[in-house]
Amino acid sequence: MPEFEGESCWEQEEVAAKPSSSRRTRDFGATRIGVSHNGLAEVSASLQTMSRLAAALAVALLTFCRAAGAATLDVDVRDASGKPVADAAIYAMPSSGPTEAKPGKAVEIQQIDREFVPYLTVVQTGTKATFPNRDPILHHVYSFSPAKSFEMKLYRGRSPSEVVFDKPGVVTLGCNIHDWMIGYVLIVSTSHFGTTDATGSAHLRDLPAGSYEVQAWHPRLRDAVAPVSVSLEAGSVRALTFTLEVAPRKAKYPPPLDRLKY
Ligand SMILES: [Cu+2]
Repeated sequence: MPEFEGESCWEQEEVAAKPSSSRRTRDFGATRIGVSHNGLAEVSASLQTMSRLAAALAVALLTFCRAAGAATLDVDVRDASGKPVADAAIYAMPSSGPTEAKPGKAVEIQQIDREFVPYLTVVQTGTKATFPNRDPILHHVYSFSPAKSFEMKLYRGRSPSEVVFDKPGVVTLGCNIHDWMIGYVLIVSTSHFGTTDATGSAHLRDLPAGSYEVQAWHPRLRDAVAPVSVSLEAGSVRALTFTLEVAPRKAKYPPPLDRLKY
């Protein structure tokens, strides 16, 4: 996830930064003009001082943004018996105002040891994906899902093309050669999302203060769960728990690994 994508965060930063940064810029200008006739070395030293001060200012602003502008959601996902649920998607939709139009950077969904890695990928609408095959054998990746259907016929190595996930929904990935291979892409219209790890934890950081509908989803979810409304204050950390009933992964195991054969 991009480090600082909250627009309100940057807005606050600009408001806070303007008086001091413009004043400092004028100071730098005066210093530079004052020494410039004394030679290049001094100009260079002056520029170095400027860049050091600019870097320090940037760090201070980022720290300010984290502390004052951004909220964090710590999400814990368990099943009814209290066991952690891995591979759950958590995403926060802003309750009002526009959702961010800019998609995240391109993602890679690899094929490694005849499995899709990662098993679940969450992306913002509009994100590009490539499907590099890291195995020494051929794969044939496809999706018949309405959210995005595509096919990449028998290939090895680099992804033969890229796919743009241009509408929200769920995409189920398969391989025409290895029918146990299955992977998922969840496409959401927000940049605030995460997936749970083996301990059932996901962390959504750098959320601009505001109200959100937080939703949980899993590829093997038995019943959809209602979103949770949260109101996040600047700098706050909120813990949330979801209980999901998830079907066991189908026991469709690959045959013993002999990478040069099937
Ligand atoms: Cu395959």
